[in-house]
Amino acid sequence: MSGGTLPAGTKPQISDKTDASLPPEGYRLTLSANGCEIIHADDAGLFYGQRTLDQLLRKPEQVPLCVIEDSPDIPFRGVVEGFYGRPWGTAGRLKLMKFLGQYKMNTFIYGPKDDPYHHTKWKEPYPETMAADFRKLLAEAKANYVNFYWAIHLGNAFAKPEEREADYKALMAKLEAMYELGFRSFAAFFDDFGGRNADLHAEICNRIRDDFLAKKGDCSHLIVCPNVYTGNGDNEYCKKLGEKAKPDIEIMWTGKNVCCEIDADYAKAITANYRRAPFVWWNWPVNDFLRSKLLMGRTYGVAPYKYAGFVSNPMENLEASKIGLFGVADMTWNGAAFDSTSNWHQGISRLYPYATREMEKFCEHNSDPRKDAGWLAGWTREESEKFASHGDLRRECDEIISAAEQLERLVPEHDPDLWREIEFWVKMFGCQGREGSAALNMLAAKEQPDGAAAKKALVDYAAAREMREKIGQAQVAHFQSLAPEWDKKNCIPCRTATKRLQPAIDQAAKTALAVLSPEMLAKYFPIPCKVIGNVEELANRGVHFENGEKLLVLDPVLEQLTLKPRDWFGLSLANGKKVTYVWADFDNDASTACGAIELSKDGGENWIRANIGIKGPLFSGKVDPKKGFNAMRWINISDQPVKLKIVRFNVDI
Ligand code: LTM
Repeated sequence: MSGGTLPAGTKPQISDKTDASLPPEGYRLTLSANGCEIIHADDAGLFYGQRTLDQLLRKPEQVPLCVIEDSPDIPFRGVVEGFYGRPWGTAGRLKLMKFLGQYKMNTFIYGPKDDPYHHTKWKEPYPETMAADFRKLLAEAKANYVNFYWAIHLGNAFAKPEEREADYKALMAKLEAMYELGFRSFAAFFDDFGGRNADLHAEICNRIRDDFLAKKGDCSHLIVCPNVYTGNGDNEYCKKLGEKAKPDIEIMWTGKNVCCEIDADYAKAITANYRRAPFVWWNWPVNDFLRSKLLMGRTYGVAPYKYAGFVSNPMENLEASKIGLFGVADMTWNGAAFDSTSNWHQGISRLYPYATREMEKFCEHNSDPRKDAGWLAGWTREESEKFASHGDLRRECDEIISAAEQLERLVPEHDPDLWREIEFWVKMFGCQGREGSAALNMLAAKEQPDGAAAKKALVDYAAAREMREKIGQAQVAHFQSLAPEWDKKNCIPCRTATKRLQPAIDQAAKTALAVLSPEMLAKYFPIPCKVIGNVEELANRGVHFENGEKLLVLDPVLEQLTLKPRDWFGLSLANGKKVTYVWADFDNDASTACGAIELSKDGGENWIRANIGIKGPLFSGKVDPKKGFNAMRWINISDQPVKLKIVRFNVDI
């Protein structure tokens, strides 16, 4: 800093010199009384210098006279569109390219699990409309210095040795078609599907590298997501892949677990086993394992390390993911200076200048993937706890009601794309504030159960509960109307502030209702059911009611599970409830070929094979309630491990 500010009205004249001694993508921005100079390492450096200048010029009267020398910590920074669920559309991705450029992220990896041409139908060419969209996206990416990778998911390929050469031919043809479209950067994914054959995976990657990328001569290095992508890599698969994949192939890694903070000791260990620094695929703020929640809290929990690259896998709610991405941008550019809390405040004020305070209130309560998402090995994020006493809780609820009202008024006008994503969550949030207020009023009135205040509080509480139910139903109906057929059943009611606020409200309500209305206590806080079984990943799964309380659902798990022989999981009902219908929908026929549905009359002690209809990967059928079954399970009855994804698992009551 050399003191003073840029004289008012100065139009920065940008000189255009390069300096090869600057690090890649680096720049030196000099602001002096004579004007402005950006000396840069390369074109990207110039682009980033200009972005910094744009930021400074947002407050033209305060631009300091100074020299800024800047370059990124991590060479590849950005986003992997790698989640399960509705892929983002082209309009959203076009906006994202600008966002990435503006915040100095240079990598976008396209690999949505539910794009069939990326995954299950990878051999088929894209329809012309999608091909045209890719051309537009590539142009926008280039204008923003974003390297646009197209990923192919080869999980279901090369399984049969006799078809391998034909598969290779198909792979080369598909890569060629994507090259023709304009792609120069490619990734190959093996996550979640396709077995653990490290020799085969290394061979495929090396052949893509040698027979395709090297021959083209103008492509980026290959990025690979292996089949085993968590932990310290101390296993045969990771070690062999590390040994056999050519050294310039980047290998992805999600950290110690699938969704987790990124730990330096694990990063060191995986570096040794991969024989290269890991390219981090950070599963945050992705919410595909719990689509009822939005994750809009601060970015934290990543240890500094020399990562080869770092990309975030966001939510299917792209606009709502941008708070997290703002954090990832800052953290990967300059980790040492990264201050997570101030970054979060800045991100919100930059993205939502028209409702900063209200948005902060909303986001601080929408950040944890719900406390019972336990199958993700304790993956939890902080959520607001500013209510130690009932007085604080009342204040918080009042602020929530007012923030939700303001957001409902302002967001549709200022950011319709964001509103389309968060509308129901905002409405649910406001209603939750009203429910909290009513619960506290019930508590305050509990000493005089027959008084007018108690009666009013009970009515208000019931109204807020019913309104939340209605918002949930309206949201599910709306999302189902937009969802493709296969995804309709995954639409579940949204939830807000589940980690701290809702339990505090529920506690107040339960205490008050126990005195004021035991009927309402039983109605609103039934003891629903337990998830039972011997599959650890499912031990703490959430269950919820749908259709009033007629349908009890195990929250969909969008992940693949591996279930060993005799592994089982199920639902056990309480309160004399009886099963009247069962439904178990998985993603592959192995679940029906190797597994069975069983029923129990004693909550899961003794089991009887159910006589249930089977169609492909689906079990479904009526159960006579007179038989008195109160538990249902799926069990692996074969002598083989079975891989499956739970699409739906529920009982009607
Ligand atoms: O994380 C990886 C490498 N693969 C999948 C992702 O597609 C998915 O989005 C996340 C979060 O559910 N989990 C995965 O295992």
